[in-house]
Amino acid sequence: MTKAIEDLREAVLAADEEAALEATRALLEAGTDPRAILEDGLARAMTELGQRWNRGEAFLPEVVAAADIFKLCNELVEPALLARGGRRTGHLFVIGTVEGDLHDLGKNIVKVMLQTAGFEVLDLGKDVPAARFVQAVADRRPRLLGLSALLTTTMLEQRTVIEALRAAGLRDTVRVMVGGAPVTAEWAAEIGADAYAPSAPAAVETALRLVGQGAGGVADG
Ligand code: B1M
Repeated sequence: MTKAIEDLREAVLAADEEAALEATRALLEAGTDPRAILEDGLARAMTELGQRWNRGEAFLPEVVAAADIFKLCNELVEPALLARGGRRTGHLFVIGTVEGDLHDLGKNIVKVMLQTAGFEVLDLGKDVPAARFVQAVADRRPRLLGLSALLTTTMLEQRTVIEALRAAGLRDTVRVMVGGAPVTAEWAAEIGADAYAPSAPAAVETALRLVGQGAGGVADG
C-alpha cells in the first residue's frame, strides 16, 4: 500500500474530514486507480474501524463520522471510476441492502464497480423489504439480483428474499448474488443463492461470469 493511501486510511480512522478529502483529491490527481482508493483506502479503513470497535477502542459516534467521511470521499472517486467504464454488458443488475440493515457503504462500492464494468444498475437502497426486491424483479426482469447484509441478524433476510422470489414464481428468472461482511460461500449455498462475492471486485468478476462475459465464462443470458 502506498504512503498516500495510508494517509487516506489514517484520515478516515481519525474522522478528519478535511484531511480525508484532501488525501482523496491528491490520490486522484496523481492518477491512482480509483478502485485502489476505494478498496485499499476507504474500505480497509472501515474494516479496521470495525475491529477497533470490537476491541472497545472506537465508539459509535466515531463510526458514524467515519461513515459520513467515507461517503464524501466516495462521491469524489465515483466520477473517476465511472469515466473508466465504456463497454456495456447489456444486463441489468438490481441491488439493495436487505430489510432491517442500514449499512450501505459496501453495497455502494459494489454498485459503482458494476456500473464501471458495464452493468446497468438499479439500486433499491438500504433497509429494502423482500416484497420490494420481488416487485423490482417482476417489473424490470433483471438478469442479476444482489443482496447485501452486514449484520448476522439481517443475513437471514437474504434467505427470505430468495424464498419470496420462489413463491412469486420468479426464482428461475434471475441469478441471485449475496455478499456483506458476515456472509460466506457456505451461507450462500445453504440459502440457495447462485453466487457469493467477498468484495466489490469479486462481485464484478462473479457477475460477469454469471452472464457469460467473464474469463472462461459460459454464454448465458
Ligand atoms: Co454497524 N455493525 N451497526 N454501522 N458497522 C458492523 C457491521 C459490526 C460488525 C461492527 C462490530 O464489529 N461491532 C456490527 C455487526 C455485528 C453482527 O452482526 N454480529 C455492527 C452493529 C452491531 C451495528 C449496530 C447494531 C450498532 C448499534 O446501533 N448499536 C447498528 C445497526 C444499524 C442497522 O443496520 N439496523 C450499526 C450501525 C452502523 C452505522 C450506521 C454507524 C455505520 C453504517 C453506515 C452506512 O453504511 N451508511 C456502521 C458501520 C460503518 C459499521 C462497520 C464499522 C463498517 C461497515 C462498512 O461500511 N465497511 C462494521 C464493521 C465491519 O464490517 N467489520 C459494522 C466497509 C465496507 C466497504 O465493507 O460493507 O463489508 P462491507 O462491503 C464490502 C464487502 O463485504 C462486499 O464488498 C464491499 C466492498 O469490498 N460486499 C458485497 C458488500 N455487499 C456486497 C454485496 C455483494 C457482494 C459483495 O453482492 C450482492
